[in-house]
Amino acid sequence: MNLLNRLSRRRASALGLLAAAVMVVPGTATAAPESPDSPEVKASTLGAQAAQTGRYFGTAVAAGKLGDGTYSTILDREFNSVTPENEMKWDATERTRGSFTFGPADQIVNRATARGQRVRGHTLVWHSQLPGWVGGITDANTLRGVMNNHITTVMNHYKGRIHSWDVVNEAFADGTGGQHRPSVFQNLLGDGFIEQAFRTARSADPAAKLCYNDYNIENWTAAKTQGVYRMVRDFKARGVPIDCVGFQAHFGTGGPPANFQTTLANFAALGVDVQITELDIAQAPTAAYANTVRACMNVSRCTGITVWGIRDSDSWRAGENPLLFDRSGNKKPAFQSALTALGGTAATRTASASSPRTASTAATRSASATTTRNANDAAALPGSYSWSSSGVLMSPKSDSTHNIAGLKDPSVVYHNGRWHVFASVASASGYNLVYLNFTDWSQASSATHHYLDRSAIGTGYRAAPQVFYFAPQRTWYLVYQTGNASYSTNTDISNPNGWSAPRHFYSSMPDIIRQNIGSGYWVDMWVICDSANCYLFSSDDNGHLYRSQTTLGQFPNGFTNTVIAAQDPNKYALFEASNVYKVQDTNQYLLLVEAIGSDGRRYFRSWTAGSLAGSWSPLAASESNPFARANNVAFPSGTWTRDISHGELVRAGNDQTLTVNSCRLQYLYQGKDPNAGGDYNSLPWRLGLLTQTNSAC
Ligand code: 9MR
Repeated sequence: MNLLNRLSRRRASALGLLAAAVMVVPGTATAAPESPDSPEVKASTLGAQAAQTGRYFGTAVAAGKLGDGTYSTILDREFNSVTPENEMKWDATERTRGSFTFGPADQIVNRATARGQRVRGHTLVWHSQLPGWVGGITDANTLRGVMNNHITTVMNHYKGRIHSWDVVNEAFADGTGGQHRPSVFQNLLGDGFIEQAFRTARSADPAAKLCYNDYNIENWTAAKTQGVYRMVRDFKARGVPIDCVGFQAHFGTGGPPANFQTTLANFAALGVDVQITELDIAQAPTAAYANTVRACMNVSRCTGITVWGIRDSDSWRAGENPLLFDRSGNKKPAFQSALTALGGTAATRTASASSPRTASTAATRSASATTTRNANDAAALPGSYSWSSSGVLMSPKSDSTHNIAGLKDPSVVYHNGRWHVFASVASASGYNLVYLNFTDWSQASSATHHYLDRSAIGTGYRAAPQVFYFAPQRTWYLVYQTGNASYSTNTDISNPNGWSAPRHFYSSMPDIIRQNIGSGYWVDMWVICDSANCYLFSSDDNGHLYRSQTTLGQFPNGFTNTVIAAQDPNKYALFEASNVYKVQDTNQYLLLVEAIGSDGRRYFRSWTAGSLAGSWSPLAASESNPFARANNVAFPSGTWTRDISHGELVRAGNDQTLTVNSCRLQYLYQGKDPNAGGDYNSLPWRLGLLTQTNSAC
């Protein structure tokens, strides 16, 4: 968005627009030939393939999601083991002393058992998700009795139905000591509490495998790993009952440490089974998943793998997209690499698993996974679009200190079961930002508007927000314009008071912008990162799209090398509000730029490129074949706008990669009463949602 009255400009003729050849150098990614050593996968689902070597492939399950058809379909198709994600924890099963609740856990166990899926029990003794009354115990004998009773009662309830129990979870401290962490159990009962728990568990259900489960014990040389190893060796030497060790495997983008297989093999050599119990990997790189699966496959006592959730949106790390299925339930490239690694030999699988080109949504959707296709064939964007628009979903909500005319420039992410929307609020007196969240679009109009001028973001000119989760720093960023390109950070997106004061990406306007901006405005900053670099795009209302660059490691600092990424001699054809996205499961990036059409109305044009620093080729980029314009949008609930203006695509995740799924796109946008006029800053902008109606999937 820009700031000043542009009525005269919006009337300006955009003749020649269609003919304007915008900065195009052919640059779309080309198809790679199929790899001659494409693996032959024997089964097309994870559970079936794992079963071929006597292993299970499981997932964490939440009772509350079992009614979700997409979720349960994937669950039953792909997995032959389940772990209740939270329902068997102490705070769920014995919230008050001696009173046990099994409803939600029973739901999972009964459902799984009826379908022939095995169940892992998680978890009996853990310092976390422990009800306050246990933590409040101060007497060792009382605590010992309470712990034994808890183990016995829960295990008895599920006797014969659980293949492995996490008897004790996360009892070791991080860091260099290799010691137990402090907890009420450790503090009152001493080191012996773990042994006590295992002995009690064996008596309760002698048929269940008894596991010790922990995170950050995958690296053989880590002190924590060594501490757990010494304990297991000691237990085996003294006959303390222990059958298995669970490696949670919550990995960063790099995946498992190089010596993970060594760790698994060394524990197995003590005479215990090993299991990967809570696998998730930031950004789900194909090679990292393949390496993890392969480490298990190469150790005969590695009896199974459990991923910690089904779709990215189900994950406790949803902002990092760490799972095998995207938010819509589509298989991600990592699915194919995991499936391949489950069924193959190391050499050929390594090459193919690490190449995103060999894993395609279309190929993995098909019943037979023996074919591989180029990623661009799989999920590439169509060359033309049609949409259906909602009515007005969000309108300004003025209060005693905010008299708002327009709600504009929305940015949206889905996180923790809620939509989080940031937008500009405009009035004759200027611009600032607002935040709202809601569970469902139908609730959007009733959401509370939190004015961000009350946070450290402060009053004054702030507009055109863009929100994303910067996974490497585990921090939310809000990018916006202040005259400079600015940002604030927050560790909790749902806390409107948590945003930091504005900081600038640049010390001042880069020279190249100063030289080209003419009488335009520097607006609409947009950040997107690939696995190595971050890029900052901005517009000048004068026919230029700029791009600066820094490394992922340096972000948010170091933006330099500002160049013109796209330009058009007709400034209205390449005006403002640019968005750039990664198209999931492809090598494509998508650029949208808002234009002002020959009718004076706002609309979007689109381009694609094979890399963020590449050149952009037109996709749907004309008035007659637009990305989104009144002429390709249906308004079943009434034509409330003729402008399809500044907004954002609904993304597949939350993170800095700004990944979108090409299936059934949705675009949150600003529109306004076609008859409204007058002062630009006082126009009655409202927010609505477009849903693609010509999607091939
Ligand atoms: O995924 C679980 C999440 O829903 C809970 O809020 C969280 C509470 O601590 O526990 C998560 O699961 C944890 C597991 O039980 C033990 N290892 C770490 C997992 C991720 O935090």
